Amino acid sequence: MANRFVDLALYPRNDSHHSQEQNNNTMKIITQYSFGRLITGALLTSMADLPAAVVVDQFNSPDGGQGVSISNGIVGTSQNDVRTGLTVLGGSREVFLQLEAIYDAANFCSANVNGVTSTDEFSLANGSNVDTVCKLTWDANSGGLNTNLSLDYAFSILNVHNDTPVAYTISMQTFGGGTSTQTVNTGLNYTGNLTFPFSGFAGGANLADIDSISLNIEGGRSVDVSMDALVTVPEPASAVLAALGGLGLLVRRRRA
Ligand SMILES: [Ca+2]
Ligand SMILES: [Ca+2]
Ligand SMILES: [Ca+2]
Repeated sequence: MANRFVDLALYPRNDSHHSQEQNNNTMKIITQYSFGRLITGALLTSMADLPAAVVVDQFNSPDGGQGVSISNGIVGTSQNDVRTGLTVLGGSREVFLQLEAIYDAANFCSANVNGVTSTDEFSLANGSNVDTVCKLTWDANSGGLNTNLSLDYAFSILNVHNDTPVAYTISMQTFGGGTSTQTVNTGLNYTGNLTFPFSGFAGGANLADIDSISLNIEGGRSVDVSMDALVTVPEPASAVLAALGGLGLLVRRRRA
């Protein structure tokens, strides 16, 4: 079907009277076309066979955004907001924000997802007179994620920006089991991926049954943070090997 299509496309008005040169060119194109399709197919198959990366949150829902803010609060003041029906792992996200220190009675801070100023991102904004801690939680609205991460390699945060150093701590919990935690520190103005290999977590969570994932964002006075996504990723080396394995099979098949 595909080969006939190439042939007709090349010679729409003279289908039955090809010169030898035309026929040779047609065969060359058909061969290249078919081989290209085989390679593409092999790569796609390899990708599909890789351990599935899990998207925890792309920070692109809900429509209209989710956010909490504190104005003129005292130390210890907190706000939290839980939303369900979101396009996140488990469908639910909690945003929690708390004042750790204030340097003036006039203070303001906010944490927003997919808001007016943070479309498709998470954004933490602290005024110059305030120091906060912020925590995001995904736990299927306390119902448990029951997610198997044992075939993946690491969490990865796609960090857009932080204007002072920040400690990012990911915790994962198995309900009725353990909790495992890892902290990654950034310098100021870090843009790029932050990787949390599962091998670097301390604690007893069962990777085959993760029920709750949380991300704690601990910066200093007046820190601003934005992130694009939190996902899991397969081991880089195994991804390359699997893709090469697919190509190896293809080459052997062609030579047989
Ligand atoms: Ca802080
Ligand atoms: Ca569970
Ligand atoms: Ca995003």
